[in-house]
Amino acid sequence: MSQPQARYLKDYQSPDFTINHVDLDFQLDPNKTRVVAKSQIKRLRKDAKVVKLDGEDLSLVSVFVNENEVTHQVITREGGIDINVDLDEFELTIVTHIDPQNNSKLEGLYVSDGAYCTQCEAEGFRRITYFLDRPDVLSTYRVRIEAPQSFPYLLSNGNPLEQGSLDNDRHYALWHDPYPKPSYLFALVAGDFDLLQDEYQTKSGRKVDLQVFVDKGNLHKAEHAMTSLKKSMQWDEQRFNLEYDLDIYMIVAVDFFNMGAMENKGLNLFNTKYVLADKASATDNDFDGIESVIGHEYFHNWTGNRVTCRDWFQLSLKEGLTVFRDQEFSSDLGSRTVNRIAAVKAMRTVQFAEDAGPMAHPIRPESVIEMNNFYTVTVYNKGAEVIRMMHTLLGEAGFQQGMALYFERHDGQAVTCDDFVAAMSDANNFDFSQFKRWYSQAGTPIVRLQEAYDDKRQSYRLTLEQATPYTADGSAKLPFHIPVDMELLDRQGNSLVTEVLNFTQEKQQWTFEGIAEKPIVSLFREFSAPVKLDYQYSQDDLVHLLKHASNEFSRWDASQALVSSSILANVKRLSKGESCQSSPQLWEALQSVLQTQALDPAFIAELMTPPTFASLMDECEPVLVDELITARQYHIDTLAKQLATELDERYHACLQQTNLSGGEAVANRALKNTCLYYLGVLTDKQELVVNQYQQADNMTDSLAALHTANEHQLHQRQQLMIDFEQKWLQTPLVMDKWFTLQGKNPNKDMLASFDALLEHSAFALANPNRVYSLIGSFANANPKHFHKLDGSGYRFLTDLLIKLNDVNPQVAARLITPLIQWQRLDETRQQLMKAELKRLQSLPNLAKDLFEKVSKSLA
Ligand code: B3K
Ligand code: ZN
Repeated sequence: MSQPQARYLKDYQSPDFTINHVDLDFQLDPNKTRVVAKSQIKRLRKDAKVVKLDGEDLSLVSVFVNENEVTHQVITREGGIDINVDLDEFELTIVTHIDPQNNSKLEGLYVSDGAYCTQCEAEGFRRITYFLDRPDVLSTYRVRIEAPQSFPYLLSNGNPLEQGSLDNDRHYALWHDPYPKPSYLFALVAGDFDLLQDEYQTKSGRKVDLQVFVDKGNLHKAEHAMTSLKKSMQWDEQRFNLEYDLDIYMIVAVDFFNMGAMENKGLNLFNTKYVLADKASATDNDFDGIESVIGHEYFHNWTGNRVTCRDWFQLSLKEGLTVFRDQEFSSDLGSRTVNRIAAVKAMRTVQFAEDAGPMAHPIRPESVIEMNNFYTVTVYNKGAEVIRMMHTLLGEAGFQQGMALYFERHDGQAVTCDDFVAAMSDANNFDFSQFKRWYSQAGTPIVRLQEAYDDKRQSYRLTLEQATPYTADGSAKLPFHIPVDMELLDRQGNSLVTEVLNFTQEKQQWTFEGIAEKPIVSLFREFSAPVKLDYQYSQDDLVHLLKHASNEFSRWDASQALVSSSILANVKRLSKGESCQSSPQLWEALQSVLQTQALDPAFIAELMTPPTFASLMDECEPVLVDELITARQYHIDTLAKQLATELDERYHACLQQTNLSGGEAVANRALKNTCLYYLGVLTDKQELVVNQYQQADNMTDSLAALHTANEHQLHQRQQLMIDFEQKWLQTPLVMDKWFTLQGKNPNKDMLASFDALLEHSAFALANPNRVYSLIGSFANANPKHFHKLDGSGYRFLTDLLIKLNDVNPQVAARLITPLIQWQRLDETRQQLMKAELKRLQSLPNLAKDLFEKVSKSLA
C-alpha cells in the first residue's frame, strides 16, 4: 500500500455522475452477506466516460450496466473500481459480498452483540457496496432486507413498505426513504430487541410513531430516551419552527459503537451509553448526556439531513450548527449557566489544546488524510461557538430569519459553510465578510486589555489588542471579528454599562463617558468569543466580579481565574524550591459562596469545583507536570481544611433535602457531592464517604462516593471497588464507570494492575466503550501516571495503540491525542513521547488514522 495521501478543499470538483435512486438488497449472513445495489445513474458532465466508484474491503461478484454484464471490463484500483460507460442515463447493478462478523472497525455493516448494524459516516458506505460515496450525491433509497426469523426486526431508513415470511424460516422487510440523501445517512439494523413504542403529533397534526430498540431486558432503561426524543421534537417546533417529516422515527441502541450516535435518516443508531438509563445505574450526568445526544441527532434531521454538506471539509456546517442547537435545547430545558460552563470547559480544556497542537485546523479544514480524524472539538464545539457568535451579533430574531432563509434556499441540497453564512448575512443585511475568517483560520486568538481612567473627564478608555499565535500550518493570522460582550461595574457592584463591542482590528479603543470612578470591567461575558483573555486581574477585582458580575457565567469565570492564579503562583514557588502558600482572600471568597443560600446549588457546585489538570495545563508553558499536580492537590487539601465546617454543614443540609425532585434534586446532589469530594480529604470525615456509598439509592451518589474514595486513596477504597464490581459485573455501562476509576487511580502501583484489568472478564479491546473508559481515562485524566518520568505511561499507551491499530484504528486515533501534544511538556518528557511516536511510525501496517496524527506530530 502506498503512503496515505491528503485531500484538499481547494481541489473540490462536483461529481461527474449522480445516482438519483438506489435499490439495495441485503441477504444477511455473518460472513458472507450478499449486497445487490441497483443504482439509477445520471451523467452530469458531458465528457465523462468513466464511473469511478468507491469501495473498500468488498468482494466483487458481478457488475451489470443496464442488462449487460460488464464484470470483465471493470478496472480495480486502490480504494474502488472504475467502469467505462458512455451513456447519459443507465442502471448500474453491482453484487458484492461482505463479512460483517469480522468487521472490527465498526464501519460499514458489522455485528454488535449478535445484531447487524451499520455506521456509514463519513466514508463507511463504501464498505457495503461500490458507490459514489460522497455527500453531494443525493439519492432516494429502497431497501430490502432478508434474514432468518431469529432476527425479528429488519430496519432501514424512511417508511416501511412491506414485510413477509419466506421459506427456510427466513423473512424480509422493504423500506422506502422518499428524501434524497447522501450514502453516509444510510442505515440498516437486523436483530432481536426489546421495543419501547410511543407516538408524537407534530404541530401540523402529523402522527409519528416513535420506537426505541434496546437489548433484551433493558426496556425499563429506555424511558428517558423516549421522553428526551419527544422533548426534542417539541423544542425544535417551538424554537426553530421545524417539524419532523416521516411517519416513523426509530432509535436503536448498540453496545459496539465508535462514537456517541448517528443521525441516519429516520433510523438513528446510538451507543447504549446515550440511551440506557435508570436511577440505579446512571448518573445525573448520564441522564443529561442522553437528553442532549438524543436532541442532537434529532436536530440533524434538518441541519444535516434535509440540508447536508457538499463535501466533508464542510462538516462544521452541520456539526457546529447542530451542537449549537443541542446546547440551546439543554439550556432552555435546564440551567443555562451550568450548560454554558460545561461548554466552555470543553473549549478551554480540549479545544484550545487542539489549536496549540500538531492537529490544529480551522473549523473548516483545508486538507484531510483520514476524514474520521476531523470529528473534532474544533469542528464541533468551536464550530458551535462560531454559530453562537453569529447569534450574538444578530440576536435571536435575526438569527431565526437567517435560518428560515437557509432552509428556503437549500432544502434538499448539499451545500457549503459559505452558503450558510450568506443566508445569515442576506436575511439580516449584515456584513460577515471579516467574520468568515473564523472558518478559514485556525488558532485561539489572545486578547490583551489596557485600561485608562480619566478622573477629571470621568471617562474610561478600553483598549483591546488581538493576536493569534501560529498554528501547525504556519500561516500568519489576520484579525478576527470578535464580539466582546462586556460590562462595567462600579465599586459598589452596580452595573454601569453592558454592551457587545465589535472588535475587528488588531488594536481598537472604546471610550465610555460619565463614569464616576474607575470601574471594573467584565469581558467576554457568557464566553462571547472563543478567545483567551490575557489580563492579570487583581485578586480584589476577581472577588468583586465573582460577587457582583450580572452574568453568572462571568462570576464562575472569575472564580476559576481566582483559583487558577493561586495554583499557578504555587507552581512557580515549587519550581523555585519554595513551598506552596495559601491565600486567605481565596478561602473567604469561597466560604461566602458556600454559605449563600440564594444561589442555585448546581451553580455553587461549579464555583467550588477546582479547575481540571487539563485546563491548568493550558495556562502554563511549558507544563511543569509534577509541580502542577502538587499545587492543584494543595489547593484541594487546603480548601478542605480551611472550609471544613462550612463543607460539613452544607453537606448535611443537602442530605436533609429528601423531598426534592427533577432539576432541584439533581442540583442538590451536585452540591452535596462536591462537598463530599473535599470532605473525603479529612481523616475524620471519611466515614461520610463510606456511609454515602452504602446508603445511596442512586448511581450519582454511589459513584460520587467511590470517586472520592479513589481520588483520595481512602483505605476503604479497595473494599468499595470490589463491592461495586461484584454488584455490576453484568452491566457493561456501569462497569465502564468502574474501569474509568481504575484508569484514573492515583495509586503508585496502578500501572502494575493494568494487565489484570485488560484481562478482566468485563473488558474487551474490541469494544470502544470499554477502551475509552479504561485507557482514555488513564491517558487524559491520570497525569501522575501517564506522564511518569520513567516513560512507563507513554509506553503503556503506545503498546495499546499498536494493538488497536489492527482492531479499530479509529478508536486508536482518538486515544493518541495526549501523546501527540508533547510540545507543551518539558524536554525529558518530550523525548520520551517522541520515542513512542517513532515506534508507532515504524509499524509496517500503520492505519491512515494514526499515520496522519503521528506524522503531523513528528513533522
Ligand atoms: N454525525 C455523527 C458522527 C459521525 C462520526 C464519524 N466518525 C454523530 C453526530 O455528530 O451527530
Ligand atoms: Zn452531529
